[in-house]
Amino acid sequence: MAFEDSLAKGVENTKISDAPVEAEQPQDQNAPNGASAAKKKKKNKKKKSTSTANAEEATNGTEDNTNEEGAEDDNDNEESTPAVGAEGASEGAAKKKKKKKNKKKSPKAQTEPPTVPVAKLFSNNVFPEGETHEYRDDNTWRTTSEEKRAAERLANDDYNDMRKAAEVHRQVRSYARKAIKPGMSMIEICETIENGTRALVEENGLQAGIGFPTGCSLNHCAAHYTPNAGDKTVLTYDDVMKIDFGVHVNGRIIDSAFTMHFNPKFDKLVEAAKEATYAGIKEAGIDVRLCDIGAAVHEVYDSYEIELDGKTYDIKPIRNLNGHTIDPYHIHAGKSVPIVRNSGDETKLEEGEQVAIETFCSTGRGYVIEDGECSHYAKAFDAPHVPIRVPRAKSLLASINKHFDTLPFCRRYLDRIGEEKYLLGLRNLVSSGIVTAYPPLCDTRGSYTAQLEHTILLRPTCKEILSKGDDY
Ligand SMILES: [Co+2]
Repeated sequence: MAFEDSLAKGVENTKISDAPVEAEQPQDQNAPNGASAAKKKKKNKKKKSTSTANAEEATNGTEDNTNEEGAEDDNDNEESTPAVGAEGASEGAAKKKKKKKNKKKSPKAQTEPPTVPVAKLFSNNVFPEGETHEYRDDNTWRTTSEEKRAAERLANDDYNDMRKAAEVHRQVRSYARKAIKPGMSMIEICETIENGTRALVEENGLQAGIGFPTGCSLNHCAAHYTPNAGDKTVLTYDDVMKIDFGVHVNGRIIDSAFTMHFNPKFDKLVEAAKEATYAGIKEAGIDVRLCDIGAAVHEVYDSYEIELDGKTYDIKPIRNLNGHTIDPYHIHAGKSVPIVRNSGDETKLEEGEQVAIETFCSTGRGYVIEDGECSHYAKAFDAPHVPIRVPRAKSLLASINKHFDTLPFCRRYLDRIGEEKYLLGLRNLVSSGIVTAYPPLCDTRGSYTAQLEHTILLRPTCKEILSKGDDY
């Protein structure tokens, strides 16, 4: 998820008012309806996948995700890879006992679309380490330091949570990259990713779930676009789409993004973002100044240009977008990581920090402004304790506290938990400074933007690229 330079940011977002009239807001027919559905969900989390596309799996695969890890680990020797729906026979609460005994399938592979919780694929609940890199220069001593190794052992549970979220991210995006095609609606695209995330992480209140709204910003829009209900936008062959999605386990968020395109004429733009982000990751480390990361990124972008339809464009970094540190339940923690040189920020990264290294480039001016209907919101981490007089705002805040706390959410997520007619209440919370609106961030019309993002961890002994996969 992008971090916008605070200079360009106003607290109050007037764009909220150009939302569709509440009464006309189409009901997301895939979502459970009404407050009763939300209550039901609380009792019986993670039983349902909400997509019609996944309806089949919901009655088969995901149905038996609950509380059976122990039983499974003990008696499952079969190596067979389950087809989707292989567990369909074991349906219904009445059969639960029997199911425990007879259940033979221990999935060793993910389904398509993804429905198998990663906890079932790594039955000891130890998730794979990301790609590690030794520190350089004055920090080479860390690699073998006994003291630093001991520090890591103490933090191992937190690392494992991050790695679990990263594994979910990898598996969900692996499918998304194959399945997403021109002709799909933006809502279908987001639900493909979100259904996968909810199933694989075994969404459970604030303990595990989606880290922030699925960004699918198109072309000149660089970040913070996800469709609201009723958005009819359809992906086309000539679109450049930034897929930026998050997964969290116990508040440990993995924030990772990539760019999809279908027309090879955009190859250079997408390659530039990837190379620049990797330069930033390479530069990052304990005691490294933020400005030096920005300079390393910028240098890569300097070497890129692209020819589009007979015209040559410089590929520029988007100077008011940044990487950022991440704290538990806090996607944009204290530090922002510039992607241009001469930022002047000599703040250093420190041991233990989790950092989203993300860079954006553009064929436009290399500067984004807020443009378009807002979808993304988050309760401010330092939300003021002000009395709320508007009842609807008060009840909406209670719902936000319960379902998202300080994790970013979007209007579609409010719809699916059964909230209705919330736009005025939401506007009230935004103007009180309790909730922050994050409208789409766009460069000039007609330009194209690309992004690549990884979450890294500055462990005491090494740098770990948590979200690294075999794709990027
Ligand atoms: Co981010």
